[in-house]
Amino acid sequence: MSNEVSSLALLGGEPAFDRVLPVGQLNWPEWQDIEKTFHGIFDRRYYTNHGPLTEQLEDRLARHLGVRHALCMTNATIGLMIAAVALSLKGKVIVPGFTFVASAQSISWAGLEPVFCDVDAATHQISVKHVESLIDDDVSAIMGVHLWGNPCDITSLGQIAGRHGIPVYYDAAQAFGSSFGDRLVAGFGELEVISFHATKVMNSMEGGCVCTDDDELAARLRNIRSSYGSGPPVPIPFTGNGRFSEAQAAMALLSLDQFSANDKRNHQNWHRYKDRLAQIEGLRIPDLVAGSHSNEQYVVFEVDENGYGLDRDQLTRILHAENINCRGYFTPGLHRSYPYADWYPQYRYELPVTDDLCQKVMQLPSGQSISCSDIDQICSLILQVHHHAPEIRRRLRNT
Ligand code: T4K
Repeated sequence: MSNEVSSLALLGGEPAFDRVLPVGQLNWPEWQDIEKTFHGIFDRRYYTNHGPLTEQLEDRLARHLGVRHALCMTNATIGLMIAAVALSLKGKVIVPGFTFVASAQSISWAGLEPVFCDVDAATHQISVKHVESLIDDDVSAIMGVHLWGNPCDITSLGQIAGRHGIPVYYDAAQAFGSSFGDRLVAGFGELEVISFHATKVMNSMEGGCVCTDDDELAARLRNIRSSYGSGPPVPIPFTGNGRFSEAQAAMALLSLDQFSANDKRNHQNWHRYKDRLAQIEGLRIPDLVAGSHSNEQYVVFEVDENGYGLDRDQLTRILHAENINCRGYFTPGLHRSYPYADWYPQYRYELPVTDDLCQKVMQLPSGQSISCSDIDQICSLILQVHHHAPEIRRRLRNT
C-alpha cells in the first residue's frame, strides 16, 4: 500500500490479493494419492462400519499419540457428545465461555447443563482461578479446551478436579500435535477429543477421534459409537452413530503421512506472523501456558483499539476488502449466544475477560495455501493501516 489511504480496497483501491485467502487451515494430499487410496475402497466395496482403513488409522493414531485407544468418530462434535454419555456425567459440566459452540452444545446434547467459566486474559485458556469457585455438588466434570491448539493448564485442572473428586476431560479439537510437558495432547484427563475437520492440521474433511488410556471407557465409547454395540458388552445407557467411513479414513491416513511437513509449515508461518505482528503497537499474541507446546495452527491475536488506532472489526473489514478472509473469533462468548443467553442469564456479567476478548481477537489465514510472501504482504498491510489509523478511521465513518 502506498501512503495514500485511498489505495485500500475498502476506500476504492484494488484488492491486495486477486484470490481470496482462506482463514481456515487447509491442507490437502496429492490427487494421485487420493485416487489410489479410493480405488482400494471401491475394489473392496467396504465403505464404513470399522473397515480396514479405519482400523489401520486407529492403530497408527494410537501409536503416534501415545495412547491405548484412539477411536475415530464422524466428527469431534459427535465425539464430545458420545464422550459425555460414556463418562456417565450427570447434572452440570464446567466449560469455558470462550470456545467454539460445539464444546458447550455437546454438553447440552448429553442432557447436561453447561456452567460457563471465564478464561485467562494472558493465555485465553480456561481460568484455573475461576473454575474452582464454580464447583458445587451438581458439577460432575470439567471440560478443558485447548484453544488455538495451545494446551490449557492441564496440571492445575487435574489438581482442582482431583481435590473435588470429579473427572476432567478435554476438547482437544484444535490441538492435534500439541504437547504438554513431554506428552502429546490426547493422553490427558479421562479422555481427549480431537477434530480432523478440513480446517485442521489433520484433515479427513469431516472427522475426529476420542483418545483414552482407559480400556473400560474405550469399550463404552465403542459401543455407543456403533449403533448396535461392538466388542465385549459393557453397560451403556443408549447407542448412537458416530461411525467413521472408509473415505474419511483414507483422507486421514494421507493427512497423517503429511503431518510432519504441515506441522513444519505451521511453525514457519506462525513465527513469521509473530515476528512481524509483535512489532506493531496495539497487537498482542496470546501467551502459552508454561510447559506447553502448540501446534501453531491458529494465527490469532488481539487488537487493542487504543494502541492500534482501529478496532478489531474495522481491521477485519479492511482486510476482507483486500481478499484476506480473516475473522473475529469467537464472538459473542457462549454465555451470550443463543440459546445459552436465554437459558442461563446468570452468566451475563460473570465472564469479563471472555467479553473483552470477544471484541478484540482475530484470526489470520495460515496453512498450505499461504506463502511466506503472502504473510509479509498481510503484515505490512496491517502495519500501514496502523500508521494511517486516524485518517482511515475518519474516512470509514463516512463510508
Ligand atoms: N471444539 C472446538 C474448540 C472446535 O474448534 C471445534 C471445531 C469443535 C469442538 C468441533 O469439531 P468438529 O465437529 O468440527 O470436528 C470451523 C470448523 O467447521 C470447525 O471444525 C472448527 N472447530 C471451527 C473453529 O471452525 P466454521 O464454521 O468457522 O468453518 P467455515 O466453514 O467458516 O470455514 C472456515 C474457513 O475455511 C473459511 O475461510 C472457508 C474455508 N474453508 C472451509 C472448509 C470447510 C475452505 O476453504 N474449505 C473447506 O472445506 O467452523
